[in-house]
Amino acid sequence: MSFSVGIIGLPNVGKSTLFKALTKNPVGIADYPFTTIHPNVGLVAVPDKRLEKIAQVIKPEKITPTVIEFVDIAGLVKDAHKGEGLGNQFLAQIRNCDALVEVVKAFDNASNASIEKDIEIIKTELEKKDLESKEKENLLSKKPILYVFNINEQRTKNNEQELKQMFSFPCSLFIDLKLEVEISEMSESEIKELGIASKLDQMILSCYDILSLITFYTITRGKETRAWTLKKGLRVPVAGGIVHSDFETKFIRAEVISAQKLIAAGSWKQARELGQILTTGKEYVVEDGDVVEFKI
Ligand SMILES: Nc1nc2c(ncn2[C@@H]2O[C@H](COP(=O)(O)OP(=O)(O)O)[C@@H](O)[C@H]2O)c(=O)[nH]1
Ligand SMILES: [Mg+2]
Repeated sequence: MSFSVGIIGLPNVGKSTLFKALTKNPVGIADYPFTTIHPNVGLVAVPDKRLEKIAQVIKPEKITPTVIEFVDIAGLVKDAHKGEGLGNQFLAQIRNCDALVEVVKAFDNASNASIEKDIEIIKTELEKKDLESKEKENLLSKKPILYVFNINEQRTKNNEQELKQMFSFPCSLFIDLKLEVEISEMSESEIKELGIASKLDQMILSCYDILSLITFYTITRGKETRAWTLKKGLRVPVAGGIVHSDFETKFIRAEVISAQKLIAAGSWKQARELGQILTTGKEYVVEDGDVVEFKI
C-alpha cells in the first residue's frame, strides 16, 4: 500500500524547494534503489523511532522503513481548470495523489492579503475542475490538504500567530523551506552546532495523519525488521496482503504484539513466555504499532 502526496501551489512559492529538501537524503535501502523515481517523483522514508527500538530488540540483518511518495506538481495558475498553463495535465496529476501539501508563499514581503488570495485561487481551481468531473468520488477539492506556509526570518512569530488566526485550517505548518534545503545538506554535528532543527519529519508525519495511516511491523525471523503503511481500521489479512499476496489469500492466523510490549519484554521469546503475543484470526483490526507474524 503506497501512498502519494502531491505538492501543489502557485508558481514560485517553494514547491520544488520542498521536494528537493525531502529527497536530498536517499532512503538508502535495497528495496528502494532510487529515491527519485522520476525528476518530480520521490520516495521519502517515514521517520520512525519505534522501528529503531524494535530493531534493537530483534537485531535483524536489515532494517527497512516504510516510505511515502511525494510528487512535485508544476505550479497551478488561475484558470488552470480551463487548461491554462498546462492546467489539465497538472490537475490530472493531482487526481492520482491521495493527499496534498499546498505550499503558500509567506516569505519576503508576502502580505496576509496576498496569502489569502493565493489560497483562494488554488481552492477555486480545484473546485471548478470538480464541477466538470463526472466521478463524484474522486473529487480534487475533497482531498486532505496540509498547508505549508513557506516563511523566512522576515516573517516573525507575530505574523505566524496572525496567519494562524486568519486561517483555521485543520492542518498547517510554518516552515522556512530554503533553510530546510540547507539543513538537508548539513551533517548532524553542524545542525547541532547551529542549534537549528528541521521541521520536515513533522511534515511527513502530518501527511500520515491527514491520510489516516498507521504503521505496522514485520520481523521475518530476525532477518529483516520492516515498517509498513496501512489505512486505519483494516483487518489483519489486508495488512498481510501488503507484505505478500499469499499472506492475504492463504491467511490462517497471525501472531500480534504491540511494539511497546515487545520492546519492554526485550525479545520475542520473552514476550511469548509472558503470554503477551496474541493469536488472532481474520477479524482482528490492526492497530498502529502492531508487530505481526503472519501464519499461512
Ligand atoms: N527567500 C526565499 N526564497 C525562496 C524560498 N523558497 C523558494 N524561494 C525562491 O523562490 C523561487 C522559486 O522556488 P521553487 O521552489 O522553484 O518554486 P516552485 O515554482 O513553487 O517550485 C526560487 O528562486 C527560490 O529560491 C524561501 O523560503 N525563501
Ligand atoms: Mg517547481
